[in-house]
Formats: sequence, C-alpha cells, structure tokens
Amino acid sequence: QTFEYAPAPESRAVVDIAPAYGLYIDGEFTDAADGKVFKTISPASEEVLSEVAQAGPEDVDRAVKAARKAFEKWSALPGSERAKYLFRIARILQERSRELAVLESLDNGKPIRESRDFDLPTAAAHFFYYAGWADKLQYAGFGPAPRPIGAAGQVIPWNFPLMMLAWKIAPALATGNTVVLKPAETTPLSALFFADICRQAGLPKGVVNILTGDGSTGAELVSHPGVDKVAFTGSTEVGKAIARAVAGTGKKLSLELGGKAANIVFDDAPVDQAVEGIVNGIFFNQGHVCCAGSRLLVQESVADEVLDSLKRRMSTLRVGDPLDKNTDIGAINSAEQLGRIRALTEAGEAEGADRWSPECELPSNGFWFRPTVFTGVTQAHRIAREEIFGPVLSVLTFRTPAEAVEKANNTPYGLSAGIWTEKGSRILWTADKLRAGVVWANTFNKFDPSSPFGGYKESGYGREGGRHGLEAYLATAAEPSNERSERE
Ligand code: TXE
Repeated sequence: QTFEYAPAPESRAVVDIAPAYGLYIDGEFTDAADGKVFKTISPASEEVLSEVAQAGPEDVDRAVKAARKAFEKWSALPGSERAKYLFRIARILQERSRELAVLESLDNGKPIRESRDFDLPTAAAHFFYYAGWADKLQYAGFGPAPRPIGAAGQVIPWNFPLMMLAWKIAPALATGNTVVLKPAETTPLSALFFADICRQAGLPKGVVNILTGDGSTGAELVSHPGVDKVAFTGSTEVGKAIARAVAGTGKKLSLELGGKAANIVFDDAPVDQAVEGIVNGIFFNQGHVCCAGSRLLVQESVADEVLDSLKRRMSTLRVGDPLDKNTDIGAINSAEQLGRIRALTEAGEAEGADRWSPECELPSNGFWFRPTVFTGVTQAHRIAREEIFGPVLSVLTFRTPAEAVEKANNTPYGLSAGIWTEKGSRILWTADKLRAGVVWANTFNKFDPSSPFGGYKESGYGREGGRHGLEAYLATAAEPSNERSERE
C-alpha cells in the first residue's frame, strides 16, 4: 500500500540513553549492593538499549529506609508546598515529552503516535491534577486532618510504564506519602528518566526511589516490613500472591489486575463509528491494555455487516517500526508475551474458532503479531475467557440486550466495558447491569485523571484517579474505603 503522507520516523537521536543505569535511592543513582545487572532491549529490533541494576534485598531495605526517613519532612510540608513540586514535575514531563515519548516507544515497542499523544500527555495530566489536590485535602470530605499512610511500595507493569508510574506516584506524593517504585523488568528506562526529572524538580531526597529488577525485587518490596502501603498493577496471578503476602500485616493494599472487557455493539449503532471503537478497543497499544475491548459482543442482525467493515478497516492497519509516525501497531513487548499470545491463539484454533488476519509483512527482527480476529467463538473457548493481552479480538453474538449483559458479565474479571448504541435509555439500562468498574458509551479507552479507574471481581480493588485515587493513600477517610464498590 502507498500513503500520501509519510513523515520521517521520529529521531532516535532526541534521547540520550546511557549504556548503564543504577538504582535511584535517596536522591542518588547507585549500583546494586551485589552488583547484579540485567539488559533491557528494544522489542522492535532486539537491540540492547542499556544495562540496568537488579535490586536485591539489601537495596530494597535501603530504599525503604530512605523513603521512611524522607516521610518525616515530606508529610509535614504544607500541601501548597508539595503541590509546587508536583506542578514542577508535570511541567518538566511536558518539556521533555518528545525525548520521553521516543524513549517509551523504544523500550516498550508502542507506536510513537500513542506515546506522544497519549502516554506523555496523560502522565503529565495526572501530576497537574493531583498537584491541584495537595492543598485541598482538608475540604474534600476526608475528615478534618487527613493523614498520609507512610512509605508506599509500588509495583507497575510494562504496558504503560510512565503513565502507570504517574498514576501511582502523583496521588501518593500529593497526599504526603513517599514512594519506592519498581518498574517492570522489560521497561525500566522511563522510570529511571523520571528519577532524573525528580532531581531536576528539586524534589527532596528519598521522596521518590526507583528500584529496577524483576519479580523477586517486587516480592521483596511488598513484603518489606517498612512498607505501609502497597499498590500493584499487573497480572491477576501476581496480584493474588501479593494479597497473600501482605495479608495480616496491616498494610493497605490496592490492586489493578487483568480484564476481559466486552465491547457491546447494538443493532442501531452507526457501524463506522462502532468499528473505529472496536479497533481502538483491541488494537491500541498492541492490545497490551488491561481494559482492552477483547470480546466483541455484536447483535446478530448486524454481525455480518460489522465484521465485514471491521476486516476492511483491519486491512488498513500498519504494523511496524514504533518510531514511524504512520505505525498503528508496534512491537509486542517481549518474547514471553509473544509466546503467551501465540499459545492462546493456537488454543483458539484448536478449539474450533475461525481465525482471520489481514495480509501484512512483519519485520524480521523483534517481536510481532498481526491484528487478529476470531469468529465462531463460544463462551467456553479459552480465547473468550482468558486475557490474551495482545492484538486479538474474540467475537461473540447476541440477540437481546439481556443476553448481551449476561455474556458480558460471564467472566471472572470486571474492569471495563463498552456500549455502542444511539439509544440513551439503552446505555443507562446496560451500564447499570454491567459489573465493570468503567463503562464507556460510544467511545472506548478514554482516560481522564479526574475519573476513578479500577475493577470488580478478579480485576482487583481500590480505585486510581479522581478523588477516589486519594483515598488509597490516606489513613483517614471519612467515607468507607472504596474497596467495595457502591453497587456491590
Ligand atoms: O505480569 P506480572 P507479566 C497480564 C497479562 C499478561 C500477564 C503476564 O495478561 O499476559 O499478566 O504479564 C512484578 N511480587 N498483565 O508476567 O508478572 C513484575 O516484575 C511482586 C495485565 O509481565 O504481573 C512487574 O513489575 N511483584 C496487567 C509487575 O509485577 C511481582 C499488566 C507485573 O508483572 C511479582 C501486565 C511478585 N511475586 C500484565 N512477580 C494489567 N492489569 O494491566 C512479578 N512482579
């Protein structure tokens, strides 16, 4: 295919990646106590980007102690002073957004259009938003003297490295907590660049500490006795292990786990608009999205029309170089994740579903997967039940709105859902019955720092974003904890 508009790829030269990085503890970059390191690669080329330190128990202990020490002064600062630092960080994120977007696309594999137009602005918006809360906590219904919890241990995944960091760090700092954050092992770089931003912003030492490492570092961190609050985003399996590890310790815990969202298309929905929403729902960020619309539920009478249109649209998606501004689908984040996607799609075929992908050439190096749709899927199929976390859509049909709701809720997850219809009454009726933390109507994957985000059932508990996101970091809350949703 040829395209009229073909801007040059974003330049790699805008970001200066050092050959090696240490851990960021108490305002300094330092080697791991035992000298261990690991490599981080670009999933699009398999090129080694840098070597980073692997934090062990001694490093976790030092970082937690630094955070606890910093807590004494940080929590005593007036909210208006803390706000200044958060505003400063937000502005630096904006100023350095081109550099950080390229870095994020290199380390994660996501298209530059997404890192530039979504990840970076959303990360900065979270710091601006929570900066605005820092001096208003007394008046927000948290009681007369809302108090921070202490040192937070935060573990984040690889799908939105900088944005997940912002979701975790901004509310923690605004409320007066200090932080030890562990980024995922395949995407450590933007968190280390963020450490540099903290220095640039003059943030007091020890308020933010970054520990790179694998799951063993995460496990050490969440079970360290000096950690008062644990926040985790990642797989349901690890979330459950963390819940067991902190059970009985008195640590406050929030979990944001997997999903298997239904994107429901009713017979009156404008087809073109719905198809754009389906494409955005499952192919955004290679489908590495906990709230991805991975199950399309389409009303039987319009199923053929919607699928034909969807396949035509999928044929125009461009898979390739994450730094190319024309790219729609970048690289799969790791060989392991590619293996998981392959295994589940093979199971889909073996169980009898029909697989379709558009013809497209894939680069020879790196980790890639074609946009894929499965039809003839039943609720018993693994591809209808398990999170694939890749660019793979499972299509089911329904006849009545009640059947749509029943199928949408037939999952152990409950993070998000989408509804496509022109009827306002149908939106309200359906949204009320969906057991999902977020329900989008005639749109999908929309995020705003003022909206709470989080799940029902095995998608976790606690909310991030909005006023609710502050509760996770406060010891005093006037209302009962949001760990149980109002509708449950
Ligand atoms: O996740 P892990 P993985 C889902 C998705 C994906 C699957 C596996 O379905 O295919 O999980 O991905 C750290 N104690 N999601 O293996 O292992 C780890 O180092 C403490 C959905 O990458 O959960 C990383 O920083 N921490 C999800 C983070 O946890 C531990 C996003 C996430 O890794 C740990 C990611 C332990 N015992 C994957 N073990 C979403 N909800 O967005 C690992 N970690």
